[in-house]
Amino acid sequence: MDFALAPEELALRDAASKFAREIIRPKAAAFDASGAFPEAILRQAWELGLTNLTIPDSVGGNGIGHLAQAIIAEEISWGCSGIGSSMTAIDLGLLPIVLHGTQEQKERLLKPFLKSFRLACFGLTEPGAGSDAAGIKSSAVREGDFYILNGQKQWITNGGVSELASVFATTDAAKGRSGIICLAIEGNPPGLTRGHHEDKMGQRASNTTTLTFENVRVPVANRIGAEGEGFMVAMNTLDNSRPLTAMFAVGIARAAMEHAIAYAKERMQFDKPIATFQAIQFLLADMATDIEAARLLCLKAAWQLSRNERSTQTSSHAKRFAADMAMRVTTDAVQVFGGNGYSKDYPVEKLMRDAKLVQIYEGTSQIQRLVIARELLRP
Ligand code: COS
Repeated sequence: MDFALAPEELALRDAASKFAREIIRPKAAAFDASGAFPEAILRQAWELGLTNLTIPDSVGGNGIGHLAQAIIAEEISWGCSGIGSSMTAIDLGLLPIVLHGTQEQKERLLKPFLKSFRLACFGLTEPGAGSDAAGIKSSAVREGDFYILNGQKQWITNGGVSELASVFATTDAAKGRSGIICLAIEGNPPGLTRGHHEDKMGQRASNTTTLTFENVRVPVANRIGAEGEGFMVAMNTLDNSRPLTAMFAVGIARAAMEHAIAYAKERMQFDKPIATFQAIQFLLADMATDIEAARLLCLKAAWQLSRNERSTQTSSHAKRFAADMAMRVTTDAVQVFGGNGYSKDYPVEKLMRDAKLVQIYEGTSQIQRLVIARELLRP
């Protein structure tokens, strides 16, 4: 085994790290406070080639491998995971096409993202179907060369700002999972309404809305995968994106640990820096070990994906472990800061709020355990 990164991976990591340090970090607190959408930063990231990471080189993408995608995700979310989520939600929206689109669909739907700055989103969750993805009620009724789409999607990252949405709906609710299809919705077709921006606890820079569809006409040419394959398209997409989301947790936790170390070295109590006390040292040591373990799990999942292996179990290991780790590490970082940690004048309370979302979106930690258990118990 070789843990060393290749020269091109190191170069991408350094570019992402510089962008996070110089462009994202200085503005992270302001976007957290206002909940405004960081469009100018996202445009800059696009110009530097730090978005659309999953678009393959066969349609003109950068051909950035899974390992490099994961490494970039850690650096960006170290700067601000809300801004990172806005960037990766583009890939989440495009992945169904990347993984299951025809060559014609890839050329037509992905190339515009390389030509100009655009945002995409992934529409699976509904008010009545979160963890139970197969329970979606949005309906797609075929009429000639179109599907007529009705229903509502909820908690959609980039929902208010996307120019392409991968939306899941059922052609026949009685068929359960095998009735689900995936449709690419371009632009703002008549009948699409975007809800208000959710006032979230954390990752406040990411735009989160509902999408409501009332008799929206979607060309059959925009169906991604065959009829009945939509559920598999969604699950495969999540297998690919969960390691990246898990890396957000690593970036958040690393930022929290760095703040905790710096504070522990300068904060004096009992006439000594608190870093000299074992109570603090043990908290910091556990943070470092857990961050390293989470990163390795994420990289293992990315490595598996790069070999075109099904990564369902490893992706869920990475997502579950990294999300829960980040919640623990950020909570402990607040503890190291004591009363100051509870104040918005210091950076760690934001990280604790940001970490919480990673335990919830793209499948809760409980759903990841379910997926892992099913893989373990598979006959
Ligand atoms: N890749 C390919 N196929 C998959 C798959 C995967 N990762 N996961 C499941 N499938 C297939 C299964 O093999 C099974 O096929 P067969 O019926 O031929 O055996 C089928 O899909 C159904 O799988 P399963 O029985 O696991 O489906 P359930 O509806 O019981 O549960 C869970 C699926 C709970 C795992 C799914 O609903 C899930 O991931 N929920 C969380 C959704 C989520 O992450 N939401 C966040 C939205 S993005 S912010």
